[in-house]
Order: sequence, then structure tokens, then C-alpha cells
Amino acid sequence: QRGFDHGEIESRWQHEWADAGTFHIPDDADDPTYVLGMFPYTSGELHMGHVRNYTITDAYARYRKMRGEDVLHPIGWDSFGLPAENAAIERDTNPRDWTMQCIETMREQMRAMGFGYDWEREIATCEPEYFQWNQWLFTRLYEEGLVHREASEVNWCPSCETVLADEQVEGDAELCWRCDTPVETRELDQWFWGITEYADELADDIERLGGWPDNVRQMQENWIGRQPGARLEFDVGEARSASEDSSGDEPREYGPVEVFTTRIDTIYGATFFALAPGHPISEELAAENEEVRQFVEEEADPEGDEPKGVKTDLTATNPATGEEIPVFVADFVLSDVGTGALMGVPSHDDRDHAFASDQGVDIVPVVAPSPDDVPDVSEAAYTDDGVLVNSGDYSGTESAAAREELTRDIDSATDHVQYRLRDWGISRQRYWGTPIPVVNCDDCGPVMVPDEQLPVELPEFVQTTGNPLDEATEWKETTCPDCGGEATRETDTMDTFVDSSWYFLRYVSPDDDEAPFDVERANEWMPVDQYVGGIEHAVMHLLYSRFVTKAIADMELLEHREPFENLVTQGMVLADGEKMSKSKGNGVSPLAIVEEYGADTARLFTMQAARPERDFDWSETGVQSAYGFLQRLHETVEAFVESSPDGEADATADYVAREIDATVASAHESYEALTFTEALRETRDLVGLLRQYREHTDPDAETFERGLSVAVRLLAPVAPHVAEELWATLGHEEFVAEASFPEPAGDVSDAERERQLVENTREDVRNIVDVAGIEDPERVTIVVAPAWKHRALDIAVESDAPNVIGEIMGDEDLRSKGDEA
Ligand code: ANZ
Ligand code: ZN
Repeated sequence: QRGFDHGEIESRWQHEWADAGTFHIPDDADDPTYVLGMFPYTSGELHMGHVRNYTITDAYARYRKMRGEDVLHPIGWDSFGLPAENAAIERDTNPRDWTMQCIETMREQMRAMGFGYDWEREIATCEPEYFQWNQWLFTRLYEEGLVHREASEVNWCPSCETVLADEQVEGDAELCWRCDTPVETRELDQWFWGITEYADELADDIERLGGWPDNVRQMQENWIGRQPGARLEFDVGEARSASEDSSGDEPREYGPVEVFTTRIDTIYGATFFALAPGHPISEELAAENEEVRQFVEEEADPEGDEPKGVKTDLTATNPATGEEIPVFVADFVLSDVGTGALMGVPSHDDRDHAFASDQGVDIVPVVAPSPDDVPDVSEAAYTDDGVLVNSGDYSGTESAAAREELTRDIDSATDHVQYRLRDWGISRQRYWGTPIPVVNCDDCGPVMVPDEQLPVELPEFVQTTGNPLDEATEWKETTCPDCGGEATRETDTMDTFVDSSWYFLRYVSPDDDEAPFDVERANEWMPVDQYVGGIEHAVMHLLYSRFVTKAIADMELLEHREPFENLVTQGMVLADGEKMSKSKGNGVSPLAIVEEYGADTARLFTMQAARPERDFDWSETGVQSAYGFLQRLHETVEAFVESSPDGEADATADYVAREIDATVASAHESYEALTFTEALRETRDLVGLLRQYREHTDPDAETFERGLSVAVRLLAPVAPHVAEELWATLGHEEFVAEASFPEPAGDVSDAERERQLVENTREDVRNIVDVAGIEDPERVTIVVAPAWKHRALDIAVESDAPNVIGEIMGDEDLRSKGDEA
């Protein structure tokens, strides 16, 4: 039977909080803490992933608030983007109306979850009040030389009819991240933001992100892909034999061709040279040579497992050995990496080895573990550093030293650091995004729209297969801000990752119409103390935000160079082991759960099911168990208040009191580390103990009340509505949301606290032995609560009665054994 009406309780407390402005945060905070969940994309409804993400964030924000800090905990809407455009077309409406409707719905659902947001700071990226600052940022970055336009090959999704960033192309099959259509390439004029200018700093500072998960840091590092090495040139020309055969003319010279290598120490083993199919020389050869043409146009497959290529009539001169080595056009050489050409060292590189074995190229070992232990490289490459062999004057030199010496000694060689990171292509040929604030003038070229003309708003939406901005003739035709002549507006809009690359700054002064954010306040609130979101943002969003933060810092608008101090990437909510999702039809609607069991139950279940970073399976029994616990706690508090017990402050009360202290101490640590599962387990155990205490005897009111007060407050961050209700029942006037979180007694160290607990427990054991008049303590069995497991072990080891055994079992067992004793 239901003990309380969760619907009534939840809506009542939500209104109380709103009326009292409980979560409103003043601009001038004394003790600022910034807790942020990645803002949701306005997809239409909250799903379980949202519930989990925002409950983690909310529970942590509430915890910090109860500890007396001023917690900035805002929410907003990531509301531009292709899905809204597609949804609008499907529903025969326009993206704005669709998006606004999504926001309404999702806002109501968030309120129903009881998230403690400062709603006065709500932002939506599709509003001109927000996106004008994207345009402002574009202009500032342009002035800093961090924006450029370039005709470049782009990933093109033929179904979405849009350009995709590299990060939006998924898997070896290169599918569109939204619609799974195979992606094609196209050549287009694109706007780029110069993230590569910050490649070094972005890579260096990963070390400082100690509060981030290792895997995210690793992914960022890989994405940046910093490789120190060297560039050097090989002379390439037609082999003598080839030219004599064909014409008798002088052999054709292609001049010096540059390569990038991370292993110049292996240059004496460079027995072939390879060009990317897109290299200018390959293209030239393809025009004259059918075999090369066929390879370049038809056979080359950069994704293939086996490296493939064709031998050309050219040779390259190895600048170290002076030898002429064969030149191939090969598909494992990528056009957009390094220089699009490489020196092949089959003896020390796996891919080169596979290629050379296939093509019958020489394989000469030039690096060895030691000079008299030259590896057999006929079957596999030796890829470690070592000592040079077969390398002329350099034989006997260690790899690292040889790299320095060879880079110095070879004329054309220079140190060069290569990155995998490319500049950030922000142009999108779609409607629902921030218009790029540029006017294209025949005479002046691209001209930035002056600040006072911002925002450049969107024209009316029209349905087309292409880019609606292109067809908005009236909107498009304008005058050049520089010369006043006829000109047209840029019709690209910005990647929505621009919106999210700085939104965390907007929350500090969301209504500012003079600047994107208030500099002074941003300096106080930033960096975000705790950021929470999905692992899918490990690269794009988190890297772009880091870049933009650094660029803004360099404009002297921010004193911080990293946006997010601590990061939790929450795991997925699964259903039968699969990601829960609407499209898979295995989703459980948060609304239905809130309806049936209440928001507190949904929150409690998701927090006790697993640590934030782990995946977990949705479980109806788990939901019911959370619900049952809230009911039991409710009953315990009500019954306590009604029956006003007046038992004695005896040894049992002391024991309960120590359990309360132990619970506080460990719950405290768990909240601090966001491991809510443990805090909640301790809290449940405490409530279980209180209920046993109550059944066992008439409890000491003071101890019992303290236990309840602790349990209610420990639960308050996760199940805030029930906690408010019970806190009021216990006679408190203030909100539990504003009550102080239970603090561990005294300023004792963990070790000291543990020592005292062990001592107290030993004392308990002696008392029991005494009271029961047991003659032979060595044969006593001690039954302890689960939370006492480790202490029981300590006692078993240290106790005067060495055979005391700690037996670990559940509550029910404990009671029956207790009775027997
Ligand atoms: C010679 C060499 C010897 C290399 C050796 C490596 C090991 P990784 O392999 O990730 O460290 N490279 C250069 N340009 C390339 C291109 N356009 N496409 C594909 N590969 C290219 O990346 C660095 C190495 O990638 C470079 O160092 C080069 O091969 C190859 F024992 O040069 B190395
Ligand atoms: Zn002009």
C-alpha cells in the first residue's frame, strides 16, 4: 500500500522552491561553485539518459549547496541543428516552432524531475540574443587571424545534403553520424576556425586535466595526434632505363619531393619511396600512364587491410645512402597527412613491411636492440628504437641521438611536428544554425558584418532539398559594408558545436546585451568545477570548448585557459544490454515512471543502480526497490513523530550512535567522489538499523531522531521531494535543500576514525561476552551488519579472542541470530 502521495508531495515542493527562489543564484557569490550538465539537444522529450545525466548533476549541486557553497547550476537548450530541420519538414512546420515546442515540453519534464536549476539563467542557442554572440565570436576570431576560408574537400552527406566535420563521419564505412548514409567528398569554399594554432597547448594541457577520466584524456591526445619528427627531401626523377626505353630523351626531373618521418634514424633502411594517389606527381603520372591512372582512379583503397600500389618509372635518391630507390603510388599514403609522400622503411615499419613484401622491395635492418643482435626482419618489422647498424658513420648511435644528428646533417632535413588535428570546418549548408556574419562582395571579397549590424538573423524558413538560405533572395541580397556596392550574404550557417563551445560562459550573465558574458563574473565562476555529460562528447565538444576558452583567454576576456576542471562521463542506461532508445523501441519513458512512482524514485533508482561512469540495465525491480525504500523511510519518520519514544540512552543507543557517525563519514566521502551508490547503500543500511532498533526496544529519542535527521539529509540531494517532506515532519522550518549536510564529527583523520571504530567495536564485543556470562570467548561467534565487514576482520585479527569470527549477513538473518543469542 502506498504510504504517501508522491504526485502531491512533488508538485507541492517544486512550487515551494520556486516561490522561495531556493535555487536562484545571486551574481555576487561568496563561495562560487559551478556544477554543469551538458545541455540537452532539443529532441522533443527527456529520455532516461537525460534523467541520469541531470540527476547526477543535480544531486552533486544540491550536495554542494548543503555544504554552504553558492552553486551555479544552470540549464539551457542546444537548440540549433539538422534534426530540428528534418523534424520540421516531416511535420510540415518550421524549425523554430518545432524547437520552441520541444523546449516547452522538455522544460516541463525537467521541472517535474525537481532539478534545482536557476531558471532565470535559462538560455537557448537558437535565440538571436544568444547566437549574435556566435557571430561576434566569429568576427573576433577573424580579427585574431583564427578564421579563414578555403576551398577544400569536404565530407558530404548526400542524404542530409550537408557538409560533415571529420568527427561526424563514423567508422571505416564512413557513414553520416545522423542518418548512416555513406559519405562522399566534394570541393567547396568553407570557413575554418584555426584550432590547429592551439594544437600544442591543447596537447600540453591535457596533463593538467587531472580531474578528467583517463580515457577521455587519451582520446583527446589521439585526436590531436602530435608527432615530433622531421621533414626532408628526396630527389625524384625518371629512371634512366625507363626514359631510354621509351624515347631516348633526357630523363625527366621532378625535383626534390618532401616527406615527413617520425623515424629519420631509419633512413639508411629507406628502400622505397611512395606517393599518395592525390599527390600532384601521381596525378601527372596518371595523365600519361594507364596503369597509374587505373590504380589512382579505381583500385586505390586507403581503408583497405592490405596496402596496395603501383610501381612507377621514377626513382628517388636516398639522401643518406645516395642510392636510387623505386617510387610507388600507394594507397596507404594519405594525401592530407604530412606532405602526401613518404620514405618507406620495410625493416622498421609494419605497413611498409607488408607493402615491400608484396612488391619485392629490399628489406634492410638498420636499427637493432644492440650492435651484435641484429633482428631478423624478413618476416616482420622491428619497430622499437635501438642502436643503428648498417648506417655508415651513424652505426653504433642510439636512435634518439641519431634522429638529432641526421636531422642536423642531412641538408634538406628540418625538425617538424605533425598533428593529426585539422582546422575546424564550421560551415554548414543548412538553415537551422547561426548565419555566418559575412558579406561576399565582388570587389572587396568576404567582408565581416560590422558588430552594430549583428545579429544577422535567419530569413523565413522554406522547404527545399538544398540550403534554404540560398533561396532566400531578398535576405541574401545586401550591400557591402565596406564599399556600399551590391553584395550577397554568406549562406552557410555555423556548425552547432560552435554554440556549445562557449555556452558555459553565457550562464554567468545570460541577459547581457553588451557582451557575450560578464568578464569579471566569468573569472569568478569559471572554470566549471564539475561537468557531467556523455562520453560521445569526449572529442568534439570538449576539444572545441577547450580551444575556444583558450582563444577567448588570449583576447584577455578570461583569466582561465581550461573550461572544465572535473569531468564525469556518465554511462548509458541499457535495456536488456542494449542502449535504451526510442528508435530501438526499448525505451522506458521517464514520464511514465514519474507518473507511477514519482520523480524521487526515478532519481533514486538511477543513482543507486551504478556509479555514474558505468552502464546499467534498466530494471523494474530496481525501481520498485527504490520506491519501497522511500516508503519505509517515510513510515519510519511518521511513526517516530507520532509515537515519541522515550527509551534509555543505553549501550544499544551508543551502538546506534556510532553507526550514525560511521554512515555520515562514509556517505560524505562518497558524495564528494560522486559515487552515490555507496552513499545510498550506507543510508539504506542506517534506516534498516533504525527500524531494527525500534522493533527491538523503545529507542532513545535523541539518538533515533539524529539517525533520521542524518538519513533524510543524506538522501536529500538524490530524493529531494520526499526529503523535504520528512524534514518538515521532523519539525524543521528551513528547506532541507538549504539545511547543512551532516558533517563527520570532529576533525579526525580517516585512519583515526577507523581506529576508534575498531576500538569501540572491541569494547562492544567484551560487553557482550560479559553480559552473556560467556566463559570461553574463543568460541564466540560475532554477527555483524554488512557495513561492519572490514571492522569485523580487523577485530578477528587484533582481538584478545583470536577466534572471534565476523559473520556477514543480511538484516533478517541478523535479527533471528540476535534473538537466538
Ligand atoms: C619512415 C618510417 C620508418 C616511419 C619507421 C615510421 C616508422 P605513425 O606511423 O603513425 O607514427 N607517413 C608519413 N606521411 C604519410 C602519409 N601521407 N600517409 C601515411 N603515412 C605517412 O606516423 C608517422 C609515419 O607515417 C611517418 O614516419 C611515415 O613513415 C608515415 F620505422 O617514415 B615514417
Ligand atoms: Zn565590397
